[in-house]
Amino acid sequence: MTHQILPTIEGPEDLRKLSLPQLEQLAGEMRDVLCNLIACRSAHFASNLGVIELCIALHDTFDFRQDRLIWDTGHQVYPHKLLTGRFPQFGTMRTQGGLMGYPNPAESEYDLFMTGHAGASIATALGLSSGDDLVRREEGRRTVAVIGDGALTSGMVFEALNNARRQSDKLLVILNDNQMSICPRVGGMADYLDRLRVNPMYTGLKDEVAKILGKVPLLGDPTERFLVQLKEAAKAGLSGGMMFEDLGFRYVGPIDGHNIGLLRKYLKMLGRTEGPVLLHVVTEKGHGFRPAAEDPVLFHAPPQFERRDDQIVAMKKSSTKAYTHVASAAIGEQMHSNPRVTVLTAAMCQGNKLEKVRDEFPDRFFDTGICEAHAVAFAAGEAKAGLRPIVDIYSTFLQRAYDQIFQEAALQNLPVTFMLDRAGLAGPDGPTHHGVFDLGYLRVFPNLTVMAPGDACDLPVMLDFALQHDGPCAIRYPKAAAAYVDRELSPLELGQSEVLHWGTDGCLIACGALLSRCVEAASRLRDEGLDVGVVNARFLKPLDTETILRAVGECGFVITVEEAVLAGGFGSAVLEAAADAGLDASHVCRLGIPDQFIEHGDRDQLLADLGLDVAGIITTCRQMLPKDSSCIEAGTKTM
Ligand SMILES: Cc1ncc(C[n+]2csc(CCOP(=O)(O)OP(=O)(O)O)c2C)c(N)n1
Repeated sequence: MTHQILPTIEGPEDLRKLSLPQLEQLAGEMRDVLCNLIACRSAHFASNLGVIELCIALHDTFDFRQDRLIWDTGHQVYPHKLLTGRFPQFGTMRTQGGLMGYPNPAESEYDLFMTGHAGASIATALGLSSGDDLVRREEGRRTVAVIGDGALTSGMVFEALNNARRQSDKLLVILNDNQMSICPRVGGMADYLDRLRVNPMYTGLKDEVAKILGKVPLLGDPTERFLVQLKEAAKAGLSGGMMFEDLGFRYVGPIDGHNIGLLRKYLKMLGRTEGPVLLHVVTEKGHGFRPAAEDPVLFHAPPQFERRDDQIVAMKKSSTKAYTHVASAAIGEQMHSNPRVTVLTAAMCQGNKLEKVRDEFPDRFFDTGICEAHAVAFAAGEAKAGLRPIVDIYSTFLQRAYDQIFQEAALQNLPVTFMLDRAGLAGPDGPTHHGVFDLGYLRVFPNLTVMAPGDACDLPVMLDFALQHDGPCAIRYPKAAAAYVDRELSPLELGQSEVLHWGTDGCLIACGALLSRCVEAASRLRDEGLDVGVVNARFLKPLDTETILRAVGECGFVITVEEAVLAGGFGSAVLEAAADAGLDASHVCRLGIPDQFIEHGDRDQLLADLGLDVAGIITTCRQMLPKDSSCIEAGTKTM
């Protein structure tokens, strides 16, 4: 397809020069550009296809240099990026140094927050509205939050809706209802939205609507008339949305979210209406590209594919087994052997590869929706009732449930098992998704056992251990291909590390899956005549102080290696143990993630940049050798 209009759009103001048919042509070109992107690399797709018309209508109607626009979660901002001057860089999407796959204020004045976690849009929109009122006292500045029906179920959305009445006269919430989260949406809210869809305003019983609307006098301000019409329609039972109305919102819709003309009409009206208003827009996830509309789960973030027109002709299949696969297989085995084991996901069934478990054990599989805090408290309740719940969750999203880990799980010493997927650098998703804080945030809780498998063999053994253990346990593993370290696997015992090799010149202590890199680094150094040992820490808590203190006492240097922030992590625990024992720790060096947010990019490249690849570990080992050692080479010490 040749792109005639999109290259001429330098900013949203250019939309206003276009006719409706030209805007519709632009939508087609934007779809084509999105399809071309996925031909090069995996990225969010179906959600972006679904909001193209809405995005055009929004930017055509409002001026978001003045008004405010927040896309909830932010995975659907690609059309917004195309319309806000970023078409020329679009090919760099999700590559290191290129465009981020989420909103990023460093890229554009049209992106207000860097986001990636669902559910915060209405709260931040309310805050913006309040701030604008108090600080700038700007007249007529509107704040628009676009939120999907999946994100709508988040607890914090209801906290914000509950507060909206007071601080919201210029707030417009657009509910983008495509009936999907990543998987089909779940829960009572899903049923409620389904009921709203049978509203005649949407299903096309136009005669009835017209009859009601016809009763409203045609005189007066069009906005007022529009609102009176809506009120009349509501009275006649033609409008739903009572729940939103009861919370103080004016509910409008549902309307067709792929009709640019209609969207513009409603947005224009609502832009002049005193808020808070909720506009219910119905869209199709994957709209305009048949394979994506037919399978929105696969096409949420599909692997690279080749297409011919509306057909997929080839799709990149990955043959690599990831830690996620190892974890889901281990969960499946545990569910087979123990009827008390349950598994919970907060809307990440697909990402956690739990589909098989869900289908085999529907009674013991729970999808809470995007409600991490609820999921953890729910698991605690199940544990109290005698079950052995597994909360299978991305490290970054568990942050949403911090207080529930503390109060409902750890404080009660309940046997809840946390499986922390994507713990470490999450690659192209970037700083909103890197799961690098968990070692620090989990280590502080009494009763909680924290484990990190050194390789894929450790993972099922750790899960088995956790499900036998009398108390809460967390197991963290990265978004990476499963690695297997060649060794005789030692049995797993509480608070015991695994010594792979003891070396007198130095010791690498790995907490987690960077173990294989340490093994490789030590082996290469051994070829140079250096005797560097490798320890698989396995436990962050309780720490194997005996082995660790022996290493600090006996080895020429000790380097701790973790794919997590250094602050409060494994290396910190080692230094604390050494200090508590009165040992000199000046020859202990910590490798991990420094005190800064790490950008998006390929995980291996990001790790290499941080000195966490084999070459980087070797360099640090050389730097840690005594100054007169013949093996020292120039390089920078990464701490
Ligand atoms: C707190 C949090 N939990 C989980 C996710 C993972 N996630 C990203 S998009 C998504 C589905 C969002 O559904 P919806 O809001 O309906 O948007 P759609 O993709 O359907 O347009 C989920 C669960 C997240 N981003 N944030």
